[in-house]
Amino acid sequence: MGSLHSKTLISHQYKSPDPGKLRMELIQDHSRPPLVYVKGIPLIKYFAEALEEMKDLQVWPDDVLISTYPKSGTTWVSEILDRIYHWGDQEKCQQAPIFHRVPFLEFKVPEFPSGMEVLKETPAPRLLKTHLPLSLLPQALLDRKIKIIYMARNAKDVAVSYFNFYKMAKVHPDPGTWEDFLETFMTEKVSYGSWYQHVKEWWELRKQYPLLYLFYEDMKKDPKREIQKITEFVGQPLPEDILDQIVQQTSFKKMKENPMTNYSTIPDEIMDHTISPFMRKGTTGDWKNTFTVAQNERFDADYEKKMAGSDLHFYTEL
Ligand code: PPS
Repeated sequence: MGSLHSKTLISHQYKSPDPGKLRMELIQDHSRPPLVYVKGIPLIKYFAEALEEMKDLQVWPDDVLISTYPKSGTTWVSEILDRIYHWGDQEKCQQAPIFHRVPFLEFKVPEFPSGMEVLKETPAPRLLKTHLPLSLLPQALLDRKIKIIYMARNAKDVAVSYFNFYKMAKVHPDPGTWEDFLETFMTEKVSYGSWYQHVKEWWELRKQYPLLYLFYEDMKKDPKREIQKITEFVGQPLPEDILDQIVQQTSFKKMKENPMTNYSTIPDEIMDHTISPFMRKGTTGDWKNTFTVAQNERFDADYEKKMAGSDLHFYTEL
């Protein structure tokens, strides 16, 4: 267990939590509280509580919302956008961890600034992060018709990444074995509920809202092309050399080494990177190392039913 004193989650504008009190609160996290259902969607207990706070969300016209199902490349696209906003300026993007540069709206863990508190300190133009399905999203975000960037990732790699994340991030319930977790994922009982519903409903939303729908697999294949799409969408075209720089700075290797993107500033009591690092593999097709042949066949059959009628297609290998 690492020392709470040796780590700080907080950027300069936030007071460090009282270590004694923090430790007491975090010990409670070790109980891995069960998920709480809100409008039929299972959520991390503290995040469910944060939804009340989010009702006061004031949306500004130049806000950009980054929306994803968990483990789909949220941190990657957040870092890319922050770098675009700062023209690749290394110093400015190193000032605070990604979760303070891009407030995570429904984030709440005892003794840490909530996403809404971080948001209050965030100057315009703001980048906002959420994993919420549409049924739980504050209506104000849609009413203001702000720009939305959605990133989706194939279900099999998401499931494997999520399983490893459940193990290391102790605000989740115990995932059990991989076999157990896969069942929980397929029956849509993981935190944030159904992957299938999430990717489909945001895909449909792009027909009515200014929404750029991106795929993790495309970003892996040709990051420069995808980053250029983002610059055009947010109206911040960049010169070639800055674009190249951002591609380099946001590579998996660079982000894994960077304490401002790799979540290593979070105390081990909340995220234990010795169990599984947040920046784990960063590849497409890693699911093959975890799924058995039988699990894969069962998953495919179920997937076909759940995604029937949708024109949304994913690559599961590159
Ligand atoms: S979270 O907790 O839901 O916000 O996680 P999220 O950031 O959405 O997803 C984490 C996975 O994204 C991988 N990742 C990257 N892949 C490629 N390139 C870059 N730069 C990158 N940054 C993060 C991260 O490693 C997690 O995937 P897995 O498969 O677990 O490695």
